[in-house]
Amino acid sequence: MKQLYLCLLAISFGLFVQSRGQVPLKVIFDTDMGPDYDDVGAMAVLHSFADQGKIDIKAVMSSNAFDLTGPTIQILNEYFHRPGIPVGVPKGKALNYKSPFCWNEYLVARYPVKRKNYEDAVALYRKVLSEAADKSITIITVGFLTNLSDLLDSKADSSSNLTGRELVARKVRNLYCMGGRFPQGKEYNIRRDPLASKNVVDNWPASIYFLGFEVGIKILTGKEFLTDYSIKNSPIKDVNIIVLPQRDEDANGRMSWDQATVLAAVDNERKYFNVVRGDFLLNADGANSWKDNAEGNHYYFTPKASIEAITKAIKLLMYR
Ligand SMILES: [Ca+2]
Repeated sequence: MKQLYLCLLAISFGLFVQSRGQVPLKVIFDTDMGPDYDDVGAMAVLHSFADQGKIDIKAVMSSNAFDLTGPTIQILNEYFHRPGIPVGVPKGKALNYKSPFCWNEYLVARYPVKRKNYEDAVALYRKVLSEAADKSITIITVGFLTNLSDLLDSKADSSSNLTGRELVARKVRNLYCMGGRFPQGKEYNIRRDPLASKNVVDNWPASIYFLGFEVGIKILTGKEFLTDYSIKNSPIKDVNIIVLPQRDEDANGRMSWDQATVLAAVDNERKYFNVVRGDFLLNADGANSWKDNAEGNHYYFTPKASIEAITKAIKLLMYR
């Protein structure tokens, strides 16, 4: 009888996983959470996928030394009812950028959080990776590649005897990166910390999927927050209401690079995006170019669905 019960349990679990279409991706999310505000929308998309069982958020990292990025991430994790997600911030050399519209300051004043101490991002990466099953971790980065470069260069510590590069090779499945411009050009995340970008692009021992500038620039979101009164006390809405009307270029909505990258990472059935395989070539000035290569370790996304369909999908996940 016990065996029959266990069989039924196994079958129902199998059907449960099958019915949801996929096993949740174990994700570490890395964001600059300051200069631009598409990171805020991306956090909403990330948590919506977590609510749907498609993502299990293992940690969120800031790649920006601005001291309100940690609290801002915590505010968003608490808003989406996941206050215990570990949060890492850069404790070594890192860029320090904030928005001239001071939306981090607004959020920190309006939504006080109890957590005051944020872990060292590289140490937290090493801890989460060391505790994970082999090839089980997906990293999504929508900011500078500073933490990932430092992770690659990290040495054995109390979490693991492996070097950072060995840990990544063993534990990471894929890296999704909002970065670059295709087939060539300059893009903010890559060129701001070009040495870190170069180290990651050249030495990452797993596949990297890039979502380029040319995709996110066409996806405009956030405008509806200005007239939607059904969403209340939402930090996502607050940030859009603060910044969007102050920028002429956002009159029809904010460009949504970071949200699109999260969507692409979860889009394993290639409903919204196709990929081109090859080699990401990074120049000394921070510009990139591309070489098609059937054996390459790099990919970039091209829209498969219409921009309207991608925009609609992101809005459904983001407006909360
Ligand atoms: Ca960003």
